[in-house]
Amino acid sequence: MEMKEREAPDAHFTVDKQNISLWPQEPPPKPDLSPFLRKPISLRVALICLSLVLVISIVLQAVFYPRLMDKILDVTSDAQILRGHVDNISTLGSVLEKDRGSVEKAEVQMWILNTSFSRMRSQILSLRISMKQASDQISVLTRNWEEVDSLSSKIPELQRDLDKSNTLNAKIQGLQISLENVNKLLQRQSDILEMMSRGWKYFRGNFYYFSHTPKTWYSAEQSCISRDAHLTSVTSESEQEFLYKSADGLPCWIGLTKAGIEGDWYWVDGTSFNKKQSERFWIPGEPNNTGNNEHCANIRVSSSRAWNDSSCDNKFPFICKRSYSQASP
Ligand SMILES: [Ca+2]
Repeated sequence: MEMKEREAPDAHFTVDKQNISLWPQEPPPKPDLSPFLRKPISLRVALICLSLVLVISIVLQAVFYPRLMDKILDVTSDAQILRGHVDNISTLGSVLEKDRGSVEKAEVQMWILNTSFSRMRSQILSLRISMKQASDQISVLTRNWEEVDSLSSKIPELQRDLDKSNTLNAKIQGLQISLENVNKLLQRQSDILEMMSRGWKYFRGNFYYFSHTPKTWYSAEQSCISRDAHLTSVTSESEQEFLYKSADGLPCWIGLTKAGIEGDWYWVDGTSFNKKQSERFWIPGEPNNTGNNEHCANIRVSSSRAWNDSSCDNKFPFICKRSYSQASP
């Protein structure tokens, strides 16, 4: 009996007080059958209940198994979908990893763009300030232009005034020139009067001093030099006439002498001597160089032909000559 139970183990259950146990393992030690046998009704009830539980369980499984299978299939499908999503996410992660460099580059470009934008904003601000200044300047120029336009309308009137002013200026300049000439004339008159008050005579731009003190030709010349003058030269008939008339018949030394004993005649005041044109002023027959000792000339007679050569040691009155430019008192 014991060997037969070990070779073919069957499902066993025991009801021990309130506990129900199932086992295919080693069967528990066999209780004392005496109480069991003493309670057959309870055992039967338990068996029935157990059977009922088994039946209900089988029925429930039969009822809910398809639904569970459907749920399981749905869950499996959802799991596959989720796996696909996970794969997609993994793929997206790798793509994102690849794009991270691009994103960083884009961030750098964004920073550069922001910097450029800041610069542009500051430039725009500067441009606004410049435009404001330009606008102010344009306003000022516009006002100035209006003033210029207003002045332009006055130009014809100003031009007429300017023409009148120019005419007046020309008249004033003419009057100034006339006044200067008058002043020069007055100054000339004053100078002449001053010289005449000192014994000089005026004739055509020159002053003449007629000394009545007889002197040798050389002493006479020294006397003229002391008066800032020289013995007179004669260059025209009118001057010759003025001189012999003013000499009043007295023989007077003039500034004509020879360069040496047999030299040419020359004027002591530096005037160029024209021998040919001067021939008309000699007394006919003169200069005769009497005694080979007549090297100085004088006005001897009251005539246009008045000159005579004479010894320089003779003493005669003399005539000094000073040009007006030398007429300072
Ligand atoms: Ca002579």
